[in-house]
Amino acid sequence: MPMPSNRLSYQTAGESHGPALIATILGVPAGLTIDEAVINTELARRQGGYGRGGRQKLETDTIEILTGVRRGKSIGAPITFLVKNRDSRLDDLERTPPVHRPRPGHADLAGSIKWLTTDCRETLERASARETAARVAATCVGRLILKEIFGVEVFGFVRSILEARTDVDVNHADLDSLISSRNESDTYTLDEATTTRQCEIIRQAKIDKDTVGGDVECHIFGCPPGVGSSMNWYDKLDARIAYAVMGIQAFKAVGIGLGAECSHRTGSQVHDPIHFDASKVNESSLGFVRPSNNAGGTEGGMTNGQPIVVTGTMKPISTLLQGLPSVDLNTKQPQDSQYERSDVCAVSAASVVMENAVAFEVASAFMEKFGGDSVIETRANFESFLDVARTLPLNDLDSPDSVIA
Ligand code: EPS
Repeated sequence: MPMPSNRLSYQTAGESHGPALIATILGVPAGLTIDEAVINTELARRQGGYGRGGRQKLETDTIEILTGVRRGKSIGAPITFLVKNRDSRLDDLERTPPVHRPRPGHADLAGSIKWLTTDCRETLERASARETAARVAATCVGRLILKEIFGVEVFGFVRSILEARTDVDVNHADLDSLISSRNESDTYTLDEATTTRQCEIIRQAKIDKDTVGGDVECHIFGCPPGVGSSMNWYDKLDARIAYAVMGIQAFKAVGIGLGAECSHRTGSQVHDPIHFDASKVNESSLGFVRPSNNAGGTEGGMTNGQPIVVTGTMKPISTLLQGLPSVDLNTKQPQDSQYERSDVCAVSAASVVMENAVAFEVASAFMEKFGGDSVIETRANFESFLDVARTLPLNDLDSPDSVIA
């Protein structure tokens, strides 16, 4: 069955060394401010971070809006963005030669066999993380929806690179100072000492002709309880977030809240007690406060009023200057993998990709619950839900006194 066009979704197209990347976003309500500056700032952050390769010096990624926007606002039609590739040379055989020696860890081997060729370039051009420029542009619209309509804020950063890990706690109240700490850090982490250690690790990896990965984290503040659903596996918000995270190039694991640590603790050490604080009834928790947030903001596949906390694990980039044992696909003889210009570490960039990709998925679940054709209608739906939720119990049937003996 075709998907209805009011379902918030997106698609990207484009090769790493083709003329451009394209993103199409469906289901954006009319009247949303499509803030090019916000999107271009995210694109610039995606290009940055210590350890990036030569490509980022050639590109200045910005969007050109092709459809769906009039005088800075969405009109309810499909939105299309174009991000030009300056390093466009896909058909130039001299500058973009075939690749016959697959890189372990990359899509090269599996893709070449899948598409019945011995030239890995046919696969790698689309599998390349260059695609994430279009993905960040598209998913940043989810971020704009969350902020403008629902007052929900998103924050992503690098938790660790190899063993260099920041211990800084993330709280909504500190958001402004967290953003400035992250923006001052060359690796997008949260303190100076960790930044220094992470840069040293990346510098050493470069000397060793090696690469490094790490963990990135994303926090989403201001979601009320009840977004997502426990009705079917594919409705569950945590499942949808996991799908979005695992769809990012080079991600090998995702966690919500405590994540994999849950299996090392007992129930009383994992589950977050519930209290009610009437003075907080106008906050997104609707007054249901929790002394901890091990659940990472989701229970039963729905938001529970606490911040959503997502961790993603990125493997080291699979293009190594030293090469790795591989096989020439034409001769079947042992040969080291082919070197293509690449990054030593792209964890910082990946943090930008993840926070926007997660924001889009959460925005999509918000639009399913509250969505109308316009920003005005959607905001009215949202506010009336909150008004009713705050006045629970609604009638005698919801009241404990109504229990039939
Ligand atoms: C990237 C662009 C690519 C790579 C990198 C990410 O450009 P090029 O191949 O021309 O150097 O630098 O892609 C990969 C790490 C990869 O494995 O594909 C970008 O814009 O993010």
